[in-house]
Amino acid sequence: MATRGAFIAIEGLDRSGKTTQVATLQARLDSEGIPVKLFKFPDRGTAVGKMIDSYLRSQSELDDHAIHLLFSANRWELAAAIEQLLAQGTTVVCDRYAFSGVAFSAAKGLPLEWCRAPDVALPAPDLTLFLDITPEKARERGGYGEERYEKEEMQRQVRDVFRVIASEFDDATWVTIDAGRKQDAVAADIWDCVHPLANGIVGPVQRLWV
Ligand code: Z5A
Repeated sequence: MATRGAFIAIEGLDRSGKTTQVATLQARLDSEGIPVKLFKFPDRGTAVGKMIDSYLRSQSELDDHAIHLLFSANRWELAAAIEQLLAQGTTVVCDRYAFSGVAFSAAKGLPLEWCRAPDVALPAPDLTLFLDITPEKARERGGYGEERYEKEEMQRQVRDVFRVIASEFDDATWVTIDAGRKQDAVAADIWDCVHPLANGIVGPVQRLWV
């Protein structure tokens, strides 16, 4: 039976090192000759992404429900492309995905189930790696930035919701990694998790929350 590419999501809090680790993972997959394509959500380059970008920079105001739906729409815009790449045997790595959508909006007070609904049936990652970091440790990495959610109290609430989401997955599909360590140690743990999937997966892409 033909294999397809693996779908890997890297999730985490602000400053947890997602961007750094996604780049390191890409380089490692490249060096092993494994085709890989990166996505980053929000993708600020699409029409929907431009509205999200303006909101995150506090250049526009939106109702909490409306921005939540835009984040989800931004994923749906790219869902078909992700599925196509997976079918072609390309490993897809996402820097943030639907779990961020739920975690940030639920942290603002929207009901968890309502937050999940628009992302139901999106392609589900085969593996989600959650880069966990304390707000104190994150602050050491240059402090929080200027975007809307980059505040310590918000990050604490987001971390709590991520813990709830994590508890719904088994150990094979959701792995929490201590991201407060040196980059090489984090990268080594990520590779240990990704390596067994890197040569492809047998079976269809699963659907999120169905
Ligand atoms: N959001 C949402 O509400 N709903 C959704 O559906 C989605 C997102 C998808 C923008 O996300 C916001 O959108 C985000 C969630 C919300 N708000 N917050 N917070 P984003 O992905 O564009 O922005 P970000 O997550 O805040 O990215 P970031 O600040 O760039 O963090 P990062 O990618 O995790 O970290 P990094 O850039 O790799 O590293 C940060 C710094 O730490 C940098 O100087 C590195 O050199 C350094 N670093 C990295 N690793 C280490 C280690 N191990 N030790 C020491 N220093 C390190």
